[in-house]
Amino acid sequence: QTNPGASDSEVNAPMTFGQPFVGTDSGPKLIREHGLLKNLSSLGWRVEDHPDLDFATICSRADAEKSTRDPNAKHSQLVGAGTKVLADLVEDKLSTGRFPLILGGDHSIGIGSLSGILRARPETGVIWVDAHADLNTPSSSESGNMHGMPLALLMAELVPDRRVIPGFEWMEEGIKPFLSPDSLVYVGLRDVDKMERQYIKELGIKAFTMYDIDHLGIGRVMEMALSHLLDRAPDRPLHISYDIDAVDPMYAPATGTAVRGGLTWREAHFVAEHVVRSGNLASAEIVEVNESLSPGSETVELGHQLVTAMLGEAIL
Ligand code: B3U
Ligand code: MN
Ligand code: MN
Repeated sequence: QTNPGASDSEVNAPMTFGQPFVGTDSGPKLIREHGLLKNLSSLGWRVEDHPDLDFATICSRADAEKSTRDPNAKHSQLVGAGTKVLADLVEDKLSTGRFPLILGGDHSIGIGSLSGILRARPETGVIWVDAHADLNTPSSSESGNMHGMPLALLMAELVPDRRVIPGFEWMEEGIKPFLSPDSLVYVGLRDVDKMERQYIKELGIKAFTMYDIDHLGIGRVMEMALSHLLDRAPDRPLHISYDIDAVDPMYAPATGTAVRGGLTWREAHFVAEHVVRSGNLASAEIVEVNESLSPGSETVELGHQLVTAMLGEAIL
């Protein structure tokens, strides 16, 4: 069930330009220092560790080409340049049979990961674990922060032509990555903006909020989430994008936009454990761990544990 002996490629994407705080770039390093590689090897993965993507260099080049257009997407040239490189890397890993494990960085990297995934395997189903919907368009966003926009940029219904956002012209070249609204499921939502609510309703996106988790229990919610994605296509690959702010700030305070009333320690693990048990998980991502916002908290430890759970630790 896990993929014993399978090859996992760790892609480190220390992006910070999608949100206002410094420190989000330390996530990959800290999670690795927690012993991730050793852990994954002992689970039977052949790990290919990549050096951190050098967003400072990639993005400073983009900075020099800064456009004057203002689409209300802060640092869009920088986020665009970084996510383009990430998309190519993730696409390459999947096409050569690897399981990409992406360590962020802020959630704007989801634009890159999902673009690569959808170019390689357009039928992929996505589980987005987050307190937020990350479904703002540049015009609906009140903050202009791109970590609140990754899913909108992947939906043709919301942003049909990404060339309007400086830095994202690459998304309209070659195979255009688009995510169908029925290929997405949310888990853990509790801070959703007005326009995001409207998009979720209009597009019929399956969303399990904290209310649903309280009401039905995490077990039932995860069963329903996976059956939404897999009933019609039992063999499709799944991708999980795990924003650490889905977890209650009691356990994960070190993140940029913590929201009270989130997943407990066990619920957070269960989400990861249940998804990997499907046998369909083909890629995974963890984002928004920012140790500097709550130094010495257990957030990094939790992030590390969630990653090992997504790679099959709880399957005996
Ligand atoms: N929806 C708000 C807040 C937010 C989104 N993602 C995070 N925070 N982490 C926004 O800025 O779009
Ligand atoms: Mn997010
Ligand atoms: Mn979030």
